[in-house]
Amino acid sequence: MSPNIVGRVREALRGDQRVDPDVLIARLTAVRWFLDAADGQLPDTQLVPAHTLVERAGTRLALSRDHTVVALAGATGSGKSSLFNALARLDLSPVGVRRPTTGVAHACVWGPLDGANRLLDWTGVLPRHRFVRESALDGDDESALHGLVLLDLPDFDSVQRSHRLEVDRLLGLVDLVVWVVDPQKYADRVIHTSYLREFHRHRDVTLVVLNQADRLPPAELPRVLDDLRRLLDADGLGGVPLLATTAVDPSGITDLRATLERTVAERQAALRRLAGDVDTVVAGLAELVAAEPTADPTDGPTASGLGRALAGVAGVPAVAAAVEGAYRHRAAASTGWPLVSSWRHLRHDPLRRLHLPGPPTGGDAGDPAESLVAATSVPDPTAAQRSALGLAVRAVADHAGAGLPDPWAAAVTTAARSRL
Ligand SMILES: Nc1nc2c(ncn2[C@@H]2O[C@H](COP(=O)(O)OP(=O)(O)OP(=O)(O)O)[C@@H](O)[C@H]2O)c(=O)[nH]1
Ligand SMILES: [Mg+2]
Repeated sequence: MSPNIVGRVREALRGDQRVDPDVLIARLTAVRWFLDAADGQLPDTQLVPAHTLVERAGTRLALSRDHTVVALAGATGSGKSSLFNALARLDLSPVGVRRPTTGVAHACVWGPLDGANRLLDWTGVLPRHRFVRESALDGDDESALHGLVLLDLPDFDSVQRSHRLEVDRLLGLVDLVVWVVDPQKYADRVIHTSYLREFHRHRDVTLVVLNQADRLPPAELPRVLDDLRRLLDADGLGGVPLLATTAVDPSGITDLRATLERTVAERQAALRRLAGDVDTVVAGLAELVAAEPTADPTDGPTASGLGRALAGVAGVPAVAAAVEGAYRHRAAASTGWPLVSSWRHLRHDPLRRLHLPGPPTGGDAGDPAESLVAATSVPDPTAAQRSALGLAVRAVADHAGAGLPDPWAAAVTTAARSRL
């Protein structure tokens, strides 16, 4: 392997990009808390990717830290099955001239199958398509790949819809993807727009191989690799390892094999994949959460409008008028012309008419607030007062929710009006 490639692969697959499991779990927990808080407040459709992530990550982390699930993905005929067989050094997955050849995923496990079976159950690879690469005949040859679970996927550009669905499902689960392209179709739009671009947050777990390199004149190979690199940069995949392979020649997969050995030894791919998934989900949630704190809703004219409206429905204006009337009434009764004061007693005290207590008369008069609530006959709020309160509450809620992403602003208003 050339030192240049070693350096690039090393740089892309390790170094600064180590993922600390504790940090990853803390981030996943934060997403779970967000989902708990948002439950019932935000449209479910916008939360599906976050729910899927939490569920998938929990399962993947619980299943196995010792295995690295790597998928060979690509267009039909690019040579995925040929590479799969070449890496396994066995003819496990049929290679054909009729396209497409591979209809369902095949798996090869390096190391005991037992440990990987639960992982393969989860990925949905059928037991009859699972193979083991561990035999006494191999000696130590294959030990560097122990822990690798290699998947040969169907073609993603298939005329068969079921193939595409299978590919899309598995691409959501695997730890690392090796995109296999060939000299004829490496620039096809579908692989770049529908797939590679979608993986730009998974650069750390993406590898691209230009297979069938033997079909190119040696002088052409660097030019095609440069062109492919340019396309990958445009896909947002700058810096991902790009290797040339020849599946029909054992020496043509040396770099790929060495890269996979390193990946398996590091046991980082599963964590990096999930970290990339968290990045994607968090970016998708940004429009639901990224908002500056709003102005204090208890400030300003909207709040004083609410105060007036609340006072209206509570009957404060009626009580205030009665207090004013009672004050005059009682003042006149106690200071007026004694000869006519008895005539005044015949008129009703306005406060008493509302069954509001007068001044304490001494002795144990009980809790004045309680007696007030029990005895008051302050008139019920009118329809106009109720509607004014509704409007005032809405105005405060709108003010409080201004600047929040749409669903939250609506949720604040709904919560504010829920007890009216
Ligand atoms: N010369 C050459 N031929 C190759 C190479 N890799 C694959 N082929 C041939 O290309 C054809 C397709 O290979 P497959 O491995 O079946 O391709 P695939 O990507 O699995 O195709 P599907 O299963 O249909 O998606 C076969 O005839 C292979 O022999 C290579 O590196 N060099
Ligand atoms: Mg195939």
